[in-house]
Amino acid sequence: MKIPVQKVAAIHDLSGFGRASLTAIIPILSTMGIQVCPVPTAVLSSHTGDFTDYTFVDLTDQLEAYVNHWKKLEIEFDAIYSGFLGSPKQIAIVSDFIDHFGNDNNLVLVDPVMGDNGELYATMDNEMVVNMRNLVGKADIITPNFTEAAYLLGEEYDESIDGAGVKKWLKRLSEMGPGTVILTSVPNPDGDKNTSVIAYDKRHDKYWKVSCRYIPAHFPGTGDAFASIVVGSLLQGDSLPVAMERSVQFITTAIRASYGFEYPKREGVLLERVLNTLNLPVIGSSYELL
Ligand code: PXL
Repeated sequence: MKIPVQKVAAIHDLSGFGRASLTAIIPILSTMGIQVCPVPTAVLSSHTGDFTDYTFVDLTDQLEAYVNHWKKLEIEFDAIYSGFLGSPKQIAIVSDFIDHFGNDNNLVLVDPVMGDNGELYATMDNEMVVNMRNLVGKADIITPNFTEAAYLLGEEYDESIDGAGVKKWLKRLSEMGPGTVILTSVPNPDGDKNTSVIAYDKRHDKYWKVSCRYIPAHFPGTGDAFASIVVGSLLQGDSLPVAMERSVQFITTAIRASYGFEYPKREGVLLERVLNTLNLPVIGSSYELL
């Protein structure tokens, strides 16, 4: 009998404090009934956003032997999911991992984590952007935020972009390779602070939109939570717009559960308070076909 638990290879760093990367991804996917098999790219004492003096151990040189063991074991993954990467060499390792373990029956999601609010993160540079452009070409699904999309396309970060402009960006990103592009933090052309998640499904030539109510708080790690839930939902058999809706609803619930407490935002959302909502049915669905 086929084992009823699916496996995801999760290629991310382990940041000990702050609920980003693997410390968000593992609890979320485990709660969704999916086994996470981490490929730890680095170990940090905390994520890098808003913390100083964190420790950082780069595991790049360990990864070849680590992955070779998995190749010998002939593990079959239902999904491969990569996020924050520290160097062009790590991007090459992920690319090789996809070449070896990717196939027509599994899902490859690349979250091209590079920046936010119009700027690259401190550890990113143009060489990383160029390499990331190649990596997204190997994915079935990518989940850039609006900033990362601008860098991937070599476009200005222009918050006044209109709906037709966003559709063009999505189509151009899909022409780089992925069949599905999910763009997060899309600015609202009406100028209010609400944002949207808008996706393009190349095979069916369809655009889907889920709107997010504005909450005046930025918590690190929510991008990792978002992409994890997309992976989990699609593996559970949800359609693309339902997967987007579940992710947006969870992030909104998690921020609302956290925002009323006084603690540093850099510690991330209080995931542990809301993980069990991942097992509730999606109600009040509000996605739109554009
Ligand atoms: O959440 C993305 C992420 C992952 N890993 C590290 C980070 C960040 C974002 O800042 O610093 C180490």
